[in-house]
Amino acid sequence: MRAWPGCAHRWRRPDDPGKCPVTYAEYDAFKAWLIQVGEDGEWPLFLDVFVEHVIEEVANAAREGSKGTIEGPFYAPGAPLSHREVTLPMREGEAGTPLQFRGQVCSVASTPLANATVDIWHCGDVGFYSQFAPGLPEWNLRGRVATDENGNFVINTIQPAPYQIPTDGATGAIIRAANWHAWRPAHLHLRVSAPDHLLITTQLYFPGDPHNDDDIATAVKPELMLDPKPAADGTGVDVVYDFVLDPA
Ligand code: MBD
Ligand code: FE
Repeated sequence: MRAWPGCAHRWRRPDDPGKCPVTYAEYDAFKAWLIQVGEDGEWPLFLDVFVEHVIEEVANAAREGSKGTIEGPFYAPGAPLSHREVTLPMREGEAGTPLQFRGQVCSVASTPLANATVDIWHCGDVGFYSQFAPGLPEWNLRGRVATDENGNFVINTIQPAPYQIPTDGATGAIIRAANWHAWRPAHLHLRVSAPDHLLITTQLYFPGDPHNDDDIATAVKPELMLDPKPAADGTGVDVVYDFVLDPA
């Protein structure tokens, strides 16, 4: 989908070296900005927003199973593990529409994979990730579920909100300078793995999000769009999404 809204510029080597478009003032500004990215602790953020999608595309080009996409900077290993069904840890009265996510993990030969692990993390209704924003319980909206003997799993959580990447540091400064926006569409992050199979890192998106077509991180793919339905009990939404893993 569309990359880098508003970016139509290309650097061109001048025919006359005397008209070199780079000045020392520009070099100094670039150097100061690079140093600031480090001082702000934003190298993981900057690289995952602007570079990781290219790496992911190349690294996973030969896969036959489910599409993946970038991991981003907010994964935390070791979330609480449940069997077959998990309700993600959340705060008392956690804001957001309840979401029940069911699915099955299979091999490319369509064999259901028992004891596969679905590791999920996402932000809450105001767009903060636990362990990367102050004031949230350690494992808020993070969890792992192991599939049952038929490869099935159930995750109970809330729908995440659209996410604005931090605008107060060096990454925000370059986004403003370029006149881009800092939004990602609402998304669930997942890492799905099983013995003897390749781990897949992916994200899933919700139809109708205003940023599905101009994600600042260029990580939306049509295969990753969910199809949520109103829940039978009228309290939220249900969604089904299956994963197909390549052999290791
Ligand atoms: C995110 O939540 C994210 O998923 C990415 C890729 C970058 C920054 C924040
Ligand atoms: Fe994210």
